[in-house]
Amino acid sequence: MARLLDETAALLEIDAADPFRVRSYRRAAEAVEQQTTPLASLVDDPKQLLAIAGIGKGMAANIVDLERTGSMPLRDELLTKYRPSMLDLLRLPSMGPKTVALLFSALQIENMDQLETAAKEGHLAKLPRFGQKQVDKLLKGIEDHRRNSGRFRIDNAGETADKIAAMLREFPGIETITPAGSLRRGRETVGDLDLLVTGPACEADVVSAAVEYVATLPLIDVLLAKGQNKVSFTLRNGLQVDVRLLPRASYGAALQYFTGSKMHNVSLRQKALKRGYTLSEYALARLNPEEGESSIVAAATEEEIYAALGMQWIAPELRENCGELEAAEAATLPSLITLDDIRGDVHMHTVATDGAFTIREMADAALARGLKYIAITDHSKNLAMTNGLDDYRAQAHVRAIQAVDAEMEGRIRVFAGIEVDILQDGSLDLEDETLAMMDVVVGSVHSAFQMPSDEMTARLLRAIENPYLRILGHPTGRKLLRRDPYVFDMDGVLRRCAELGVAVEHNAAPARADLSDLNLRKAKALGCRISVNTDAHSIDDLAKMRFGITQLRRAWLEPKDVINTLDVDAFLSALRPRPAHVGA
Ligand code: DGT
Ligand code: CA
Ligand code: CA
Ligand code: ZN
Repeated sequence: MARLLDETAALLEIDAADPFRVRSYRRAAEAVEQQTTPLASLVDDPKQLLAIAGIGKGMAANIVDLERTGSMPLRDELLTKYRPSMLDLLRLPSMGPKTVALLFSALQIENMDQLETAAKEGHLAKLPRFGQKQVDKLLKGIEDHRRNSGRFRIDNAGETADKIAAMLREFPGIETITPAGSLRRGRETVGDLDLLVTGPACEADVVSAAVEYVATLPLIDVLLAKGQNKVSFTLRNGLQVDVRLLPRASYGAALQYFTGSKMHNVSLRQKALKRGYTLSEYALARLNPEEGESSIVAAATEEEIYAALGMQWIAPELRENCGELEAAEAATLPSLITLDDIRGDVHMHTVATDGAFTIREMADAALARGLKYIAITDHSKNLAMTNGLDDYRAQAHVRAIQAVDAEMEGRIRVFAGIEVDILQDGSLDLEDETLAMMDVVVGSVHSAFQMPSDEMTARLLRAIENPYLRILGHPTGRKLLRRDPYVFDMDGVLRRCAELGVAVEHNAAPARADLSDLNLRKAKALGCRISVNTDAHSIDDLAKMRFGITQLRRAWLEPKDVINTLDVDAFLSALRPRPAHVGA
């Protein structure tokens, strides 16, 4: 909430609003951040909200809106004029809100990539106060920003963690290396890597040799700090890594602490205090031990620590202080979905469009992964750069898919499908007659991302009214760290999907992760059916399902919430029923 208030302040600034008004949002953000009582419990009682210094009547109303809807009218209004990615530009040196506003109005620049392109192509020279020197400085600023303050996609961070772990394992006496922090919680991006290391070499008396070893790893770019049992460094791509070496005896406490999130830990520590315990990265201990009694209650494993606090063990993906502690106390945590629950993957591409493998190769690879069914969903003609299928080719493709399905002799079902473009007016890119031949019609937006929110909403609503559309593909079109989601009424569209029985896709490709964890939770609350698909363009991409599962878990989803956990027949009947009179 603090971030949203801060974001609103920055947007107001770009909008050249009254500085006092900007400041009031900044102050409210600070006040909100410092609260120790959950705001959810305050919004029902306006008096309590108003009692917070820095929050007046108007701001209290904003906070109630933020709590209830996840946004507020002013922010929504500003976001129809500007884009959240423009806020990143403010972090560049010598870039103020006026310049950001100018870049947008004069050159429609709304993110770092566009700014970089415009600078390199000489477009900035037309603007006042942009000499070559300023442009060069700006380009360097962009480069530095990327290196220093960027977040990293979870798949890239995970690969890096694996690489470092392999090197650490070379050292005799290092046994286990566990990623903690946001990587362990499965956030779609991570700020830095936190690696916990244990083994005999990490026992207090012999730890120094291990620290020296870590500090000389060949992939280190800059060594930031070398402490008694901690080494921090950056890699060449700018990713920071914190390695902590710990004795086995306190491994659980350290793992719990460094997994976070910070807010989860803050709440957990309060609960510990209420029970007369202290919780630190070393142990859960009794506050005032009686004489002769050891004060440590639990330290070696996370399970013991949560159990001693009267809780079920909490999966790391849930540790965001979003109700998981209360659920763990009541023993009502969800039975989260796992990769093993997945039976099918119903969005993937082949050489017919922009995929790299044939239908048969995709089917064999999916079978080898243990899947019971897949759908081949190549692009439609509007996406010309992928050699998208027109009606004639799409119909021939259906027959080719059916032939492979027959070849597979029931070992795996191969459904005929299409990823049909949702055109600008909300119509679909292929004739109903063609769509009627498909088992799985995924409808996706691949063009004109910039339309105003109400037009995009109308476009999506019209698309899902088409009775052949069964799954709404990557519903926000974002590309993580590269392209903002398009703006539309998410609640309205999800609600209509639920009414019509249109499934919404969580795209497991970590470059998309679209729906996000928050939107997934919302989709479930609104009664949507959810489908998680890899959108594979190669056989290796099929392995990306696990990233999708991680986000579903962060959204508290269980197997029953996700239609491709179902067996073939149940899956087909969970999809929106097809129109009765299909052209045979
Ligand atoms: P990131 O790196 O921005 O993606 O997010 P995290 O969650 O990995 O954050 P990081 O690396 O700053 O810290 C790792 C964990 O350490 C964090 O999740 C919880 C714990 N931690 C860090 N600072 C504090 C703190 O001030 N208080 C408490 N209770 N825990 C903290
Ligand atoms: Ca971290
Ligand atoms: Ca860290
Ligand atoms: Zn697509």
